[in-house]
Amino acid sequence: MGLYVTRHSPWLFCLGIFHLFLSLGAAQFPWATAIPRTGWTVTADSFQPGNEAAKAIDGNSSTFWHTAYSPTIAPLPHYIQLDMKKSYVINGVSYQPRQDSSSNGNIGQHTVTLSNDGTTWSSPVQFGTWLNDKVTKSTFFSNATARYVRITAQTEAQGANNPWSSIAELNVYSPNVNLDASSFTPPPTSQGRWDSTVVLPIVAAAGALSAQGNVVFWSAFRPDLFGGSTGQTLTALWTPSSQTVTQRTVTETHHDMFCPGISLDADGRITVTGGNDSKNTSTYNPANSVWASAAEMVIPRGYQASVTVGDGRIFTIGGSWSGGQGGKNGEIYSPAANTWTSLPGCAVAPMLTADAQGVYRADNHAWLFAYKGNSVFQAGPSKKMNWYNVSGSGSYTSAGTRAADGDAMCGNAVMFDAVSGSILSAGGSPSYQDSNATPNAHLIKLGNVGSAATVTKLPNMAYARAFANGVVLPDGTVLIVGGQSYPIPFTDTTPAFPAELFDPKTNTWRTMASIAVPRTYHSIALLLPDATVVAGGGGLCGTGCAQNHFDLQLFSPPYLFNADGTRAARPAISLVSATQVRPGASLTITTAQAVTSFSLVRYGSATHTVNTDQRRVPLTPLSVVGLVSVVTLPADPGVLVPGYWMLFAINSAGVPSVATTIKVLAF
Ligand SMILES: *[C@@H]1O[C@H](CO)[C@@H](O)[C@H](O)[C@H]1NC(C)=O
Ligand SMILES: *[C@@H]1O[C@H](CO)[C@@H](O)[C@H](O)[C@H]1NC(C)=O
Ligand SMILES: *[C@@H]1O[C@H](CO)[C@@H](O)[C@H](O)[C@H]1NC(C)=O
Ligand SMILES: *[C@@H]1O[C@H](CO)[C@@H](O)[C@H](O)[C@H]1NC(C)=O
Ligand SMILES: CC(=O)N[C@H]1CO[C@H](CO)[C@@H](O)[C@@H]1O
Ligand SMILES: [Cu+2]
Repeated sequence: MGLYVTRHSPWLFCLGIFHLFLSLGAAQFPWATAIPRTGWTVTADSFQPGNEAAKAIDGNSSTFWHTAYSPTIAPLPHYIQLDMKKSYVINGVSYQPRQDSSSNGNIGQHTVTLSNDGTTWSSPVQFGTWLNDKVTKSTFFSNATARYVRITAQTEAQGANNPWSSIAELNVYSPNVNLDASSFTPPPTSQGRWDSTVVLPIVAAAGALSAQGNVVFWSAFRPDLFGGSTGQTLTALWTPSSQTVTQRTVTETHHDMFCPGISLDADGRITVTGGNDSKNTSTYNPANSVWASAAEMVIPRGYQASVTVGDGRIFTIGGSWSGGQGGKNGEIYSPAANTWTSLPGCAVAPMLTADAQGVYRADNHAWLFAYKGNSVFQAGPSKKMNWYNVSGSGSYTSAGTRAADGDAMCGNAVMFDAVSGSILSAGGSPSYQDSNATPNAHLIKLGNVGSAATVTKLPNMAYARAFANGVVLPDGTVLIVGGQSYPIPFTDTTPAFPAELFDPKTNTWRTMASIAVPRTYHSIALLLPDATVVAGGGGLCGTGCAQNHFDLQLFSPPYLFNADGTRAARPAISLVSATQVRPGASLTITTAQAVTSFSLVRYGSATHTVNTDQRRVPLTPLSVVGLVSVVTLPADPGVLVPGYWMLFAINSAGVPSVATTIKVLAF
């Protein structure tokens, strides 16, 4: 538990009798305290006599608010609204479902909106779907001021489709109840802004963009826990356009996809390998939303990394977390033939770290990058870097070391410019856990395939981090979010709340706004087509575990704001000459406003700090005539890897458009 006092602390229990009475159903967190509810009033759109709205704040978990069901049934949506009688700085809510044997009225899809006057309401600070169980759901969002808090229930939680809603206890969190709300100012938008929190009915330990505009997340055989595989995986599908989250248990592939390798193939199929069920391969086809089994790997693996190479095949290496320890040399999957082929010459030995826990950890989470001529570059986490040649039975060549950087397990590596072969590495720790993370950053520049890379030491990050996530943005900057300075799985100790943004034009870091909760082990982050980032997850440590984070938060980078803090006007792409292209093709892009550059960012996937799918290809227009630009795409499929990409247009102020999806076809 370290630095932090959690709900499990006996110290808190002794001290907190009085507090407990006032805020029953709420846990205390290092970053938030439940506001005492004395004097509050509460209203709702509907109630069943005996189950009045006041029962949701009476400090008695046995009583609950329930919407009317007799003699008439009040239809959804429902709302319940708290009046705290004065404005506070708040940063979260907690919802305790009814504690009796029924689950009638447990809330699924919902929003939380805020008001200081009871008339003007914010856009949702929180939306999404709560899990259908009895555990108190504490959700945090960016600091905001509010006197009134409204929860609007749109559906009953999964497993039921009834028109009612119920709540045993509601609490509102503040970072500090004594703060004067009238003098609250949010961080300047030059640090970006953490917007809404997206609630999921699972802990998102993995996720990937789907070519249908949705984001697919998954946990393990349970929404909140790993390690008891029943050959199934809990997933959630988030549709950003409608702010809806739906839940689905995938049983059809007999695969607990916890702690897997992930790669998006040339058709955008989310290809998930190993993990708890360590031999299996499952694919999610965005075209028809079908999860299907594919061939089993030759070598069982968990915590391996995989990467789609230029010819559309998927290479994997490492993974001693499951399926036995050691000997996890490479193999490659052909989606067309549905076969895995051993690559004994792609030896795992040269990429092992010197982890205190031995090979169990030493071959985990390789930093793999597809590159020219169907090659694979391994940039870490071992201090040694290597080229893997996936032809024939495979081979490897040393690519040197990352300057003075040591082993950087659970650090991040992001190819922010695939054309110049430029990779940013950041953070990581010598051993997987119980080891000091570093703030180290390096620029790794790839030259000819097979020769040593050029490594330049960059300024350190402001925070040492392992278990963070790195996301390349359309303008080539790289966001690093989350992590902890002393990594210990399933803890939220020593968190880095502020994100950091690396600018390759100046080789400098800027500290960004703070995310609302720690995002440590099992957290993820992804760039979305609207040029925002979603970051979240963390945990999977069982019922009621305080480190389970059933949510994500949306980040708007600084490029989405004007200097005065208002939202920047965004350029728009009106027409692209083709949405399916081969490497080397030209594209004619028509925009609605003047723009100066373009970029392609490949769809991402994320788990355990690994995102081998994302990469950015900057595109400088060959010609610009009015609003019509012509760009030529890189010709090498090892640079412009087949699959789905986001095409962004960027104006002279650096503001990106919403992306148009382009499919790069395999040769
Ligand atoms: C809580 O509510 C239940 C059900 O109405 C009641 O039996 C119990 O006495 C209440 N507990 C307290 C501490 O008021
Ligand atoms: C996947 O793993 C399960 C064990 O959970 C096994 O029963 C099944 O046969 C495996 N392979 C396929 C192709 O489903
Ligand atoms: C990769 O290996 C093949 C033999 O399997 C060889 O022909 C090719 O030249 C190698 N590529 C590089 C870049 O060394
Ligand atoms: C919220 O406000 C508190 C109190 O000012 C501050 O310590 C904390 O860093 C803020 N949290 C975020 C996520 O900005
Ligand atoms: C590595 C790991 O967590 N393996 C677990 C997968 O699930 C089975 C149950 O089927 C557990 O026994 C393993 O420990
Ligand atoms: Cu894991």
